[in-house]
Amino acid sequence: IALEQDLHRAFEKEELSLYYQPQVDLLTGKVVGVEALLRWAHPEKGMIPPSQFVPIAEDTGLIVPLGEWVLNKACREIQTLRKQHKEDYTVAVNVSPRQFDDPNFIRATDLAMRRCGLPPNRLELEITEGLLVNESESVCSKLSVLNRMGVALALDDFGTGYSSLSYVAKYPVSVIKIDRAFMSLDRKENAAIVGAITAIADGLGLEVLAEGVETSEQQRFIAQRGCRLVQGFYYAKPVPFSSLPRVIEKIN
Ligand code: G
Ligand code: G
Ligand code: MN
Ligand code: NA
Repeated sequence: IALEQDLHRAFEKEELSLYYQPQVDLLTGKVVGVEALLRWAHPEKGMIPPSQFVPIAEDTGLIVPLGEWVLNKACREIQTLRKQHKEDYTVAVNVSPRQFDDPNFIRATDLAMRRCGLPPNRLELEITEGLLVNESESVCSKLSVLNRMGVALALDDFGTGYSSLSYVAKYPVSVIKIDRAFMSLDRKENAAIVGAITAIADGLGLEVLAEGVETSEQQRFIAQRGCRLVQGFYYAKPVPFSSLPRVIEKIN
């Protein structure tokens, strides 16, 4: 199909870029990290969101070279910013299942960090529960290798899938990202759910990050339930790397 061919070309023609969204520590009010988010500036169709082309890249296998490109770029750009600001920022990178399954994934991740000197514990790989449900031997051993390398693992979109907390306890996950679906305050059950997730995470010694915080009411809501890390339009939208210093300065 057309979009698939376009995607190959986009990759070669540098139409792809990374945007970054700050992650804020509510205790200090400061930016502690960023999430890297792929963007495709299509010459005719405009900005195409990753929800439309990441699935295609997964189906075609293009996600493997694309994912390596993302890892390299995200590590390099954030390492540049870490040096400029003399701040210990982390960078969170989304990893899709097919990319994780690739036999070269660990080596590619290691190389991306080494090339620019990013400390492994400042890279956070965002995976989803889908990767964990099958309890595959190879996934399990890869997660342990990454953990021994010092790379952090975040469980993305938490609460939308299986949400089995047994996975969280079983695998070396260090951050749970509560899905933005739970930020709607008109749904009473969300208070209970967010409260329960943070309580269990506390008990397991995990960090919790609330996604999709858009208002001060939502900030208060999640802070009251013991969630310390936040990300959302209330603080900043994802922005190009060149705008990141200004956006961080505005938050801090
Ligand atoms: O930025 P936006 O809300 O459009 O992102 C939509 C989805 O695309 C998110 O679920 C996010 O995890 C995914 N995504 C964004 N960037 C990447 C990336 O670099 N790799 C992968 N595999 N998924 C990404
Ligand atoms: O699935 P994942 O968590 O990787 O998706 C992140 C996506 O969520 C990004 O594409 C980003 O644009 C979007 N996002 C980030 N903050 C907010 C927010 O406050 N509200 C909404 N609606 N989307 C957000
Ligand atoms: Mn994510
Ligand atoms: Na998410």
